[in-house]
Amino acid sequence: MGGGLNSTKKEDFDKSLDLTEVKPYGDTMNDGKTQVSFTLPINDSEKAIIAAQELAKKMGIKDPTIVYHIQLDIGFTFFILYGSLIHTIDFTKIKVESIEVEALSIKKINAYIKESFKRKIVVLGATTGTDAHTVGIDAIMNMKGFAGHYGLESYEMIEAYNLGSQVTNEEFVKKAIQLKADILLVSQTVTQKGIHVKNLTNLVELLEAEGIRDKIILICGGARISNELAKELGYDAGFGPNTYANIVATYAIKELFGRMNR
Ligand code: B12
Repeated sequence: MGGGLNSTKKEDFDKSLDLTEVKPYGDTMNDGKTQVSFTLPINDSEKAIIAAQELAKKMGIKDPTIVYHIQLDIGFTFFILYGSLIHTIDFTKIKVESIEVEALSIKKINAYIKESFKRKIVVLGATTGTDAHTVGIDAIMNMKGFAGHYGLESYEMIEAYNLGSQVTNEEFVKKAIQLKADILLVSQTVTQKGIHVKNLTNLVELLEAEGIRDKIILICGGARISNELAKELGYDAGFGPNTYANIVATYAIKELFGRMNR
């Protein structure tokens, strides 16, 4: 017997998840189904299609099928391919340096500040360098906040200043000194060609040159920012997607208090 339309293979019903060998999931466990897209600097042609498929195979994508291709301009073709990834990842070996924060409510944060500092805490935030993305820093700082979590401007015991986007590091440092900021919040979204790394590092250097780096809590955030990267660059902490104001505030005030008492 065997064969025919109704024949099924074991992998059609695979439900086994091995966390030491995790693969992308499409229809069934371990099928490795993956979609990739890229642009090649060549005109659209039969030869270009083969080139794209060969490239996908080199990436470890088995049986790549081109589902879409279009010439964007003379000498440039965009491809979308679909296939099965041969590679796996050992999920159990991944270590992430994330921040464990048991986020307090706004009420508790205000009470903590009142009791621990007996004054308002000054928070200065901006999207720095050439970066024009404001939504991230607004999500943390603006009164209305993000996804139902009010921003720092609504906290009674926080004096929040949001300078907006494209703020130079020099301007930012100047304002930090003028306002005697306790906490600096920097948002960086554009990461192309490592621009965020250069810009974030430059800010640390300026703060050190002014002799205020150790006096403030320095935090950065953005979709591609991790706590690990932030620490590597000389920041106290870094926050990525789905961060809310109370998470950042809880971390910052506790760190500030800890530093005062160290
Ligand atoms: C809106 C948008 C724009 C708008 C921005 C308008 C504005 N006023 O902000 C405009 C049209 C101006 C724009 C321009 C550009 N954009 Co744009 N943009 C986006 C888009 C669609 C959404 C970003 C966003 O608002 N997210 C929502 C917020 C809430 O999320 P978030 O920023 O991650 O913030 C959260 C966390 O990261 C964290 N967080 C963020 N900041 C901070 C800071 C601190 C201190 C803390 C604690 C936490 C924190 O908390 C937030 C809430 O949880 C993204 C694509 C996408 N869907 O993500 C592209 C995207 C970010 N843009 C991109 C690009 C390339 C550009 C341009 C370079 C395009 C161009 N060639 O001109 C320009 C850059 C201009 C410049 N000089 O910066 C790329 C970035 C790729 C990269 N990795 O570098 C993206 C990813 C699109 C893409 N897939 O290519 N963009």
